[in-house]
Amino acid sequence: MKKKFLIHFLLLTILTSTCFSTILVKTVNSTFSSSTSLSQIPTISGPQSIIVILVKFRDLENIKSRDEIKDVVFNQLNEYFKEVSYGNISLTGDITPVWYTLKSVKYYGSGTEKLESLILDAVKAADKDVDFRNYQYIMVVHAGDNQDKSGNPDDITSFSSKGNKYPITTMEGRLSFGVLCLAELDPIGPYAHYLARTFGLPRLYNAAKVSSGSYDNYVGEWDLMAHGLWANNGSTPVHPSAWVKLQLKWMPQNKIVEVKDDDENVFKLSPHEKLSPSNIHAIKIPSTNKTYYLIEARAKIGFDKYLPDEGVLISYIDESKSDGEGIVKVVDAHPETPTLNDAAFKPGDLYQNQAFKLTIEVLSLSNLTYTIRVDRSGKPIYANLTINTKYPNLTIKIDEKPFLSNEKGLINGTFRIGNHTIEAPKEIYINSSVKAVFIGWSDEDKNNPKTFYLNSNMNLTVLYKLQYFLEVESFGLSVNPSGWYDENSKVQISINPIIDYGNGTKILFSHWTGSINNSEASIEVLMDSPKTLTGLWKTQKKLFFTIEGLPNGTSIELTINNKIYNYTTPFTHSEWFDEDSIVEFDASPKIFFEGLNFYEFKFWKSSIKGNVSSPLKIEETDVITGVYAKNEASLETKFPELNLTIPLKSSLSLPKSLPENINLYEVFLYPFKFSRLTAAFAAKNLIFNIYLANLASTIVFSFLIGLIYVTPLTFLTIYIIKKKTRKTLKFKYLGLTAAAILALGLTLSFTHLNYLGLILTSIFFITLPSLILPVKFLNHKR
Ligand SMILES: [Ca+2]
Ligand SMILES: [Ca+2]
Ligand SMILES: [Ca+2]
Repeated sequence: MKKKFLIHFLLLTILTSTCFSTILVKTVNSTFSSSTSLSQIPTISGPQSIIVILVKFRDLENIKSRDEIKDVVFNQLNEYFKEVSYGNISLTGDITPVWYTLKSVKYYGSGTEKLESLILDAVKAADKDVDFRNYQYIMVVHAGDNQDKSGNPDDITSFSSKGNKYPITTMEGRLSFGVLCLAELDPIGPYAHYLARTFGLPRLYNAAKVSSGSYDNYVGEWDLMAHGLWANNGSTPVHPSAWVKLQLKWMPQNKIVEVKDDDENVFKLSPHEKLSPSNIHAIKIPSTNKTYYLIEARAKIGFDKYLPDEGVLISYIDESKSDGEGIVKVVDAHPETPTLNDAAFKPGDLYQNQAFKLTIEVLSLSNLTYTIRVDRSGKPIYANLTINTKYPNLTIKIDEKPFLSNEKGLINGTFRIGNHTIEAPKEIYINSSVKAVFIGWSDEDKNNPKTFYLNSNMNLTVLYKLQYFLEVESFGLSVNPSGWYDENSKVQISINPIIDYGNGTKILFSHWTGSINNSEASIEVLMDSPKTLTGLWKTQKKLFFTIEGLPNGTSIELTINNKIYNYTTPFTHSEWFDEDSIVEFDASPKIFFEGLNFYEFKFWKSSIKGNVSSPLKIEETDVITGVYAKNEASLETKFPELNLTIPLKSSLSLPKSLPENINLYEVFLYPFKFSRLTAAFAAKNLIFNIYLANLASTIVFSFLIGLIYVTPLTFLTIYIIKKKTRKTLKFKYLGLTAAAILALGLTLSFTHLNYLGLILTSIFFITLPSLILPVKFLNHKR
């Protein structure tokens, strides 16, 4: 709807203008016909006096009151122009006391509109009440609507003269005015636009395009002299552009700077809705004397509240163009869309016209002020930047945007000449135990991120050093050195190789395993790769050996794992053993005599396990005690294999009768048992020495055996031999042999108290009667 209004409005304005032109050519001197010439836009300043002539029609009454129209013109419109002119102009004047009645509305509005008649009829109707000499502008406000708004062809289209030199004959004489005509239903947008036309301003929209129904591609909604008059449906028309304000000399000359050829500069540009005390409002970049670029900033402030957008407008000005032909062309920051609503440049945006050697860059925005770089030096704007990261698929941030390195570790790109920031990862984990650590850049800068000025093609290398992870696991470390180390650095690992817990348990360092096999506890590790070290330890337990049950001063030979220790009671032997190892231990002798008493080894006992025996598996620290017992008479414990069951004390007599079913073995043993009894008796009551008692009993026993069992057999045997051979037996040899056996037997018996000695002694005493007696007898008989 709005667009439709616009098209109608614009189209009819063209027609109106043409119409007036014709009239003016006919009625006044020809100098006024070239009113589109820009050089003739006058400076507009001070109070602008307006006579508002209210008219209604024979067939159409006004709706709005005189006071409402007065408010529109002398309050609202006045406020608008005071703002946009920075107080350079104000609107003064009067409004007619009544609505004068003219001919019918159709008379003026139908077909070819009779615009000149309307003005002249209105002036005529008001002439008696108005002294026209007091006014520069005649503003006719008529009842009804503007055809541009209503679309009704019978309505009158609002219009104006170009400039303020339109001559009208009044009762006060022939005077020149700026003339404009509005409908009572018009918002202030058309009032402002048409009044501005009477100031001499040209139409800035593309008249040809708009008349054909297209978007305006010159200025769009950025200017009162284009579609901006309809902002907020015409209730809040936007400001004129900087070019307009400069034409009218509203914008002071010190608010515009010029950038000459080969110049390069940075400016602070403030939006021109309000005059800035310090910043400029326009940058002029001249090309020819009629063409130049003009940069301005706009913000949604005051009457610019309904701008389509905010930002920096870059316009190309061609002052050789005419009204409606593109004197001002706003450069579209987003040419991909046909509308100019998105034409404003924002921070980071760049405009370039290489043919013009022009670069305009909006650097930043702060407190509504834009920092703008204008470069006409023709220097290159881009340069190649190559970053060598040495790692593929690495993300480097350039101006906070991520770039991924290729398989060669390179990032290539074209970047703006100027300052950039670059940030490389501080650490790159190649795997869980190898990482690269940032150390700097090839230009010796160590900042990360770093800022640098790119002024030409540039190569930059990110420098990393490798680090390897050292993992150490062991007891005995006062400080665990596990962590990351530079490649080829050396790490000292010192370890306390013995930890004694003081409770009979200690651990001993054994060796390192993993990346290094070394039995030294403290080592130096070269970090030429990731290393894992595990310290292996073994546990030792302390065992105590002692003896109880023996009188003090007894010599004991303690044998532990084949090592012999000589102690005198009381003593405690202690020794460390590997946990779970086997210890063999023994104490000797097993029996000690002390007079008739003897002390005999009984068993080993553990402080925690009860009775134990060698070999023993070591699990805990322990006290192993060899227990001896003072034993007075239990000789059977000395020779348990003999199965002596007869208690010495209770009965020293032989059984009264032989048991029934007696077997030969028992019969044979009977004398043997007798001898044991004898020995025991002797030991206890006569000899007081178990050894001698034993020896004595053996001699007695053996002699009896020889006499009773063997002598008859040998006697018979020798008798038979003698009968057959008739030779004399050589007693001498027999005697020597027997003496040797006796000597050996006694020696063994004395020195070792063993059975072999007793057996040899026994054999001798068996042989003595059984051989010597028969030989003696038989030889003698002969
Ligand atoms: Ca009409
Ligand atoms: Ca008059
Ligand atoms: Ca666009």
